[in-house]
Amino acid sequence: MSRLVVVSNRVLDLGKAARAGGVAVTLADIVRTRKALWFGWNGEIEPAGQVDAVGREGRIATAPLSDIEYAGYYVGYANSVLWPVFHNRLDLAQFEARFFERFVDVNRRLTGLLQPMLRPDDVIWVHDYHLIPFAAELRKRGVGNPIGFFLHIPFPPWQTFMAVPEHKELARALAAYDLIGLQTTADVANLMNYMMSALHGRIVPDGRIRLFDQLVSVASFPIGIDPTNFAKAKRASDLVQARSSVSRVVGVDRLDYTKGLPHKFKAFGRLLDKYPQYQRQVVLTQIAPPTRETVEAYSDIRHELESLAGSINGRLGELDWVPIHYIYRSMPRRRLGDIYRSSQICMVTPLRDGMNLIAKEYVAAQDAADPGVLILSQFAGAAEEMSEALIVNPYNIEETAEALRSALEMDLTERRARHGALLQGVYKRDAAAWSQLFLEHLKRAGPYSASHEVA
Ligand code: ADQ
Repeated sequence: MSRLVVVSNRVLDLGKAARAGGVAVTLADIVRTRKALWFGWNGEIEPAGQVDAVGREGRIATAPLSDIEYAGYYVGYANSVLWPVFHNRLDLAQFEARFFERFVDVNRRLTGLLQPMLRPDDVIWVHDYHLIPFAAELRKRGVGNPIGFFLHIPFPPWQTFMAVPEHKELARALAAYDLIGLQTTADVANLMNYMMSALHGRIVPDGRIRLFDQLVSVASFPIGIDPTNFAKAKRASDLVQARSSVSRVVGVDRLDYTKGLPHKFKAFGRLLDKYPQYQRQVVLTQIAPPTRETVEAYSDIRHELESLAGSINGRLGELDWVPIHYIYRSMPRRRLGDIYRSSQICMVTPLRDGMNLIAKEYVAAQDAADPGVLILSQFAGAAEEMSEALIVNPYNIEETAEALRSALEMDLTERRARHGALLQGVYKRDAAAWSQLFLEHLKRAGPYSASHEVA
């Protein structure tokens, strides 16, 4: 069996990754369970000139970034250009030429560090927007192995993407992969539209797309979780409300402008205003660990939320009832499972999201005999598969408040029916099935020599 080389921006040690959640757990599980090497940034920032040593420990190979690289590649191009644009927030993008240069330089430097460790029969799987140029840089070094790419965030509508000054360079870089995996069929349509409308790409008879004289496969592979990690969740005794009639609505989101947190708070406030019978009967617990605090657009959102929560709590709260609990911390994953299990409703209402694993984790953590209700944004990738959730438009505060009301009123039979269908999907399309499907497709899409040497 050939070795799998997983490349991602951030590499954690296998023990820590299991606690971190999200992509890190999924990649760590892949690396742990097969012949594999995991390569990427170790999270450290060193002065320039001291970053070219690869740290190797078993299946993990990592390198630090320099402070200049961190500013231009990570904070700059990845998180102040690609992240906002791919989430339809052109207004927040900071286009600066030196960011892109740094972005390509870091990808080039990292391929130089990886290349000596590569074997001829390795299969290479690159993850996420930070590393779009990775395959093109490997090809320049003569690497002919099959290389796949998976984008964890959404791909934007083609005219939005064309606003990126370097969109053609990015497209050229994407065309160097044998397979591009996206979360949803809507993302596939966006990327294909861009390739065909903006770049005159053509679909060839076997379904691949010919672009810049390369042949590339594009398909959707919706990511899953390992539901067994949440199946043992318990109703936590410290989370049971003093009055058993009080219901908990939970939200778990990184503190990010894509997550629709102000909209969520407003919808919850609207429910309490419109239906005063729910006052003192329901609380919203929002867990929102701050991230990327060095990026400018992230500093305002915390103040906005604090002031919104403060005004709702001040206006409606009572001595023995605070409507919105707001926690800025990370939680151990087992504790997160218990919080899901102790919550009658989960609101996953991002304005845009690649997939959103919280939706799947919440479903996996429920008691099938008395399950909670998932309220899910139509703009989360998860909505394409999880149609039995209550699907809402998060911009529509009134509609979301009504969905909250429906969730609070939903009878046990309907809750069980919806949850049963959702849980089946979460098990069927779990993380292991996702990676297997992608890698099988990559095997068919490669090898590089056959697909890329077209005149
Ligand atoms: P991610 O941020 O990696 O995003 P996401 O789907 O948002 O993944 O899930 C977040 C993960 O972090 C969950 O596994 C959750 O348990 C964990 N987490 C969140 N808050 C936490 C807290 N306070 N304490 C502990 N753990 C917490 C990218 C994309 C997503 C896509 C994933 C996977 O932005 O759209 O779903 O990749 O492809």
